[in-house]
Amino acid sequence: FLKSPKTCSVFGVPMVYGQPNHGTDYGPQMLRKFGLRGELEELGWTVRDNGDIAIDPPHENDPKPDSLLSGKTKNCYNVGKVCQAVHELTFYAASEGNFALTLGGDHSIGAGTVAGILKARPNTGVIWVDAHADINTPELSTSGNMHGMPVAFLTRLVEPTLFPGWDWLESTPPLHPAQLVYIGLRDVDPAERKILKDLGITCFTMQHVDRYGIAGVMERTFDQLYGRPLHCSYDIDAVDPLHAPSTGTAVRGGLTFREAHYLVEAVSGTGQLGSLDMVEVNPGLGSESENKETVEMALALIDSAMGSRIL
Ligand code: B3U
Ligand code: MN
Ligand code: MN
Repeated sequence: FLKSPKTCSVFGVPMVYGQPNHGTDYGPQMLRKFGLRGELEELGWTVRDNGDIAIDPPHENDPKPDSLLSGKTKNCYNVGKVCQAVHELTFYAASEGNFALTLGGDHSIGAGTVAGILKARPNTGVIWVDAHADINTPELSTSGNMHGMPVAFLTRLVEPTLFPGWDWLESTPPLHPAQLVYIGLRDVDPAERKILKDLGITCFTMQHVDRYGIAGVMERTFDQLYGRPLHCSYDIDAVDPLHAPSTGTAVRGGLTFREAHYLVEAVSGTGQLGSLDMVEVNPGLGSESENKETVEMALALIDSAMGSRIL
C-alpha cells in the first residue's frame, strides 16, 4: 500500500486545545529543528513536509460549559474542526500511497489522523501507545479534556452529530475494537476500564510488559493485527518520565528507553507501518535539558519506526 520511491508526507499539528497546558504547539517545530527531515532522508525517504496546519483559537460556536453534554467537552468545536482538517490530510497522503507522519500537538488530533487513515485504508490496525486509554466519553470524562477522548470518537462510543464541529466524522469508517491494541497503559480512569472491558479491546498495560516482556507484547500485538496495514499513535507519555519528562501528564513506571524503541523497531520490522503520530511532546514544560531529552527521544522513536536499525 506504500508506493516507491517511498515518500513520507509530514504534517505539523500544533494543537493545544485538547488539554490545559501551553507548549504542545511547539512540538512540530522542535522536532524539525532537531533534524527530522535530514534523518528521514538518510533513511531513504522522499520527504514532503507540508508545514504546520493553521489552528483557529477556540470558537464562539463552542457550546458553553454548562448544561449541554457537548459543553463538557472543552473546545469541542475547535478540536473537531482541526481534526477534520487533519483527517483530510492523512486521507490524501495515504490515498497517494504515502506514509503519513503527523507531529503533535496534543493527542486530541489522533481522532483526525486515524479517521483519515481509515478512510483510505479501512482495514488498518491501530497501535495506541500511551500511559492513558484516551477513551473517555464526554459524559464520563472527569476533566472534559479532549485529548482523553479521541478513541471514544473513533469507536463511535459517541454520536458525532451531537457534537458541534464533529459531523464530518460520520463520513469515515468507525474503528472496530478488533482493529485496536493499546500498549503502555498505567493511568486509566474507572469508567474507561469498564469501556475497555465491555468492548473487549486488547490492552497491554505496563504489567503485561513486565509479564511478557516487550517482545512478547509485540508478538501478541502482531498476532491480532496480522495482515493489516498499521497505524501507530505514539503518545510520548507512554515512555517513562526519566526519558521523556516534558509532557503534560507524566506517569511513573513507563516504558524504558529500550522498550520504547523495541516497540517501534518491531512495528517497523513488519513492513506494514503506513502512518505514525508523535504527540504530547511539550517543550514548554520542564528545564531546557529535559526539553532536549524529550524531543530527542521523540525523534529517535520516529527514526526507529521509520526504518533506522542497529544492524
Ligand atoms: N484520563 C484522564 C487523563 C488523561 C488522558 N490523557 C491524558 N491524560 N494525557 C482524562 O483527562 O481523560
Ligand atoms: Mn494520549
Ligand atoms: Mn497519554
